[in-house]
Amino acid sequence: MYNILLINPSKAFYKKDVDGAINAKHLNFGILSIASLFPQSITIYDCQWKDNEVIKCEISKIIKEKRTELVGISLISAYSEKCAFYIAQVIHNDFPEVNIIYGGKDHAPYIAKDLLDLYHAKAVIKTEGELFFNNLLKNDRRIHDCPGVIYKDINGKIIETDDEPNYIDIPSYDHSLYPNHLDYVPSIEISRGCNKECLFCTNNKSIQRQKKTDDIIREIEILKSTYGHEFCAYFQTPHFLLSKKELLKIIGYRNKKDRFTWRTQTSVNYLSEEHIKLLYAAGARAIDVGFESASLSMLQRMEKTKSPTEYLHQMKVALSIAADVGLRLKLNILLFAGETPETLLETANFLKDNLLSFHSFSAYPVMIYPGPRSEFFVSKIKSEFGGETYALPGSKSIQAVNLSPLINYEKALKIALLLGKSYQSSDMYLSQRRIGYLPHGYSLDSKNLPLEKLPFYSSESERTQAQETLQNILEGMK
Ligand code: B12
Ligand code: SF4
Repeated sequence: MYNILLINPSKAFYKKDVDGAINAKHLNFGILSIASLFPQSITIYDCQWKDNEVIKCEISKIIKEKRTELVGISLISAYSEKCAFYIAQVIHNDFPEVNIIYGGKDHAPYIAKDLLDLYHAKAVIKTEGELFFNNLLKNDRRIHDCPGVIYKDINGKIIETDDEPNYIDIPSYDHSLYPNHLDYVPSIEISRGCNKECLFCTNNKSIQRQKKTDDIIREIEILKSTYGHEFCAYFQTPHFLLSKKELLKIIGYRNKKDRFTWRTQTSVNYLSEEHIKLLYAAGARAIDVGFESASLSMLQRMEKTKSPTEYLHQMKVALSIAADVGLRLKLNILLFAGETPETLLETANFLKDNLLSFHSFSAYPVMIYPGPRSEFFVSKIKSEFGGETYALPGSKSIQAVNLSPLINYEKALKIALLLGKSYQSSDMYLSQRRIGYLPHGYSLDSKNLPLEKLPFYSSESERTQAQETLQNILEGMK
């Protein structure tokens, strides 16, 4: 039997300052999914909020006690590279006989050469981990013979094995395999992949596949036995699309049994009046919405929708109905390449008029991550949208975007923060964070948070000041 340790490295820096300030831990559900299929062979270790010395001691202890032969580092984003590379160095120095592999389909394959050349990788896994470990553990294949693997041969040549055309059914998670699992918001994975192709998104190569509703209900039952009856889960998916029939099934189950609630993320088009009411009845209390912008031209550029006017109308109606029903919508706003004072004002005015003192949003400037279409995206930014890109100091694989000659990345960050401080109160913002984002029992006191970094106003004077500053910045660019 193979003894494997899967590690979730911590983030070294944050896309949004507020995440660093709030300090919440997130489950790496990719490795939980893999471990749930092979619990006998796999142990999970999570590095979040631990310092390097503790990480080093704890990992060494596990490797010795469990006689670990293979360590898999989960590199799902560029933000956790620093910690991942530290771990790889420690293992390489102290346990040279232990093989190190990296997985994380959205990031690791794109930096495979560096991982193999510089960070002690025996292989980088491009595919979903369940498939890889199935080949390794059940089909008895050697690492370099598995499909979807990148490695260096004895001559130092980089070899990429073909992908496997198979897909696994999305597994049910056994949360008890995750260390300190009660410290996290529990997850049920509803679907993987997304059929849309927004220009800025890295998730545009995998077709959506969905879990059966009966399996979702079974997992809710299991979560009740672990997390009690008060839990709020995150229904993980890049794009929630359960049909009316499927929602009705969950509602039927929910009426008969005791209450549970959940959060998920979806797109504007899904939020019809019927869906909103069904979502609420099925237990949804907060939904992250990939709204992105209220500017018709920006929406078209993002390839977010083919009918932007209808799209804005649908968002407006959805916000109003959801507020009546009691379902909180959190809009994701993306400041995009080519923004002007006018396009920013369109978004600002939409937020001012439609949040109804109930909903909230999170705004940030577009960034470029490596992905199947990222080169195409960068070329469009430079040649068509009038923007520029440059590598951030934290990782050479993340690029910041100067949105236009007048709005560089730093200014865009400031505008994003000012939008928050102008149009949402601490209550609007923090109330949605408490639903399915922060673990049960996590106490969040805005008084102890660094006010200047937070995307909301805490007093009328702060709001007025932010609105004036935002107006001055936008006026100054005309
Ligand atoms: C859900 C999600 C989250 C969730 C959960 C993440 C998770 N997987 O646990 C949360 C909210 C926590 C999150 C956080 C962040 N995310 Co996120 N997230 C997503 C999203 C929407 C879906 C990811 C997904 O499909 N997960 C499904 C699971 C099953 O897949 P998975 O985690 O990749 O794991 C599978 C494989 O990768 C592989 N695998 C994973 N680890 C390992 C290890 C080994 C050894 C092996 C063999 C295989 C393997 O097997 C797993 C099971 O099949 C994607 C966008 C997208 N792709 O749709 C962005 C995305 C991954 N996130 C992104 C970012 C930037 C972030 C944050 C920095 C955001 C922030 N606000 O700080 C953090 C960073 C987290 C971190 N630790 O690095 C970027 C990453 C870009 C990049 N290359 O750096 C993406 C691609 C979105 C984007 N902007 O385009 N995210
Ligand atoms: S932004 Fe959302 S809807 Fe668009 S491709 Fe990505 S996951 Fe799908």
